Amino acid sequence: MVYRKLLTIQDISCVGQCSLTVALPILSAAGHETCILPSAVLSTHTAGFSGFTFRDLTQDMPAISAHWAKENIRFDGVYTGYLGSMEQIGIVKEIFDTRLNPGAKKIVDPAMADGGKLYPAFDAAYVEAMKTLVREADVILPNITEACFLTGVEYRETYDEAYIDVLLKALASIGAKSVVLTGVGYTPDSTGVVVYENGGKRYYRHRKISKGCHGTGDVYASAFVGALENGKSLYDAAVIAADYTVRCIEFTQGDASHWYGVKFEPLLSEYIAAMR
Ligand code: PXL
Repeated sequence: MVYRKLLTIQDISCVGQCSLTVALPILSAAGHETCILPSAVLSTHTAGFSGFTFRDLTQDMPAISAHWAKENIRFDGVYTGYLGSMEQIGIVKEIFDTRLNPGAKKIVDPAMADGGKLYPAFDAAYVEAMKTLVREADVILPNITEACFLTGVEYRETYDEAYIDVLLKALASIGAKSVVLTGVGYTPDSTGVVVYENGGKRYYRHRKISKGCHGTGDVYASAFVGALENGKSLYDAAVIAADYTVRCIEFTQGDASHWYGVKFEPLLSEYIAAMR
């Protein structure tokens, strides 16, 4: 295992098992020092709860970053998720440019859409801004919906490999380098992940347990980052993260009261074992 000082930039949803409440424990379990830059504080996530509070932290972020500069604090890697405003994309880019050690990977989960739709907080202007962040990233982790919004390719519920090839080429043409495309299923009972790097792709197919489980994108991305930063290849990290996420969904399924996220904590030991 490799000990790295990572920075993750995303919101705190106080309840809902997503974003920072998922990234912190998973990256810590992966053995990394995990520093955070919260983009917003919400009472819950926005996918299924109503009347949630939302405190935008855009104004605090430049001062936090300036203090880090004064203290000469730098990171060995950065992973961004759900951001609180369009303006934050510029702040994140500045952090990419100024606060990273040489060789640090920039991993961007565009975290803005699912199931063919943008999340409630986002609009077309945010998508345009996200494209500029995607260009800066070493690795992006979109789902198919996010890949469609980023590229303008039409969203489809069912598709074949040729459609995925179009999507990957379109992502490359907007400047994406390596891509981990999640939620790619060619049959009704399977899903999987496509890893695209250096113009070639590999597919890892796995079981599909249920449709639309909340928070799994963040579990997946965090587990992927933790493994990649432990020196795993892009493909191996994608496989470790997929297996772990599937197990978390299996473990949670059947508990209707737990609709808002997955019970990832009791299975962290399996994730750690997979990395050894
Ligand atoms: O899991 C993505 C996510 C993160 N943060 C907030 C969200 C969502 C998805 O809906 O609402 C606040």
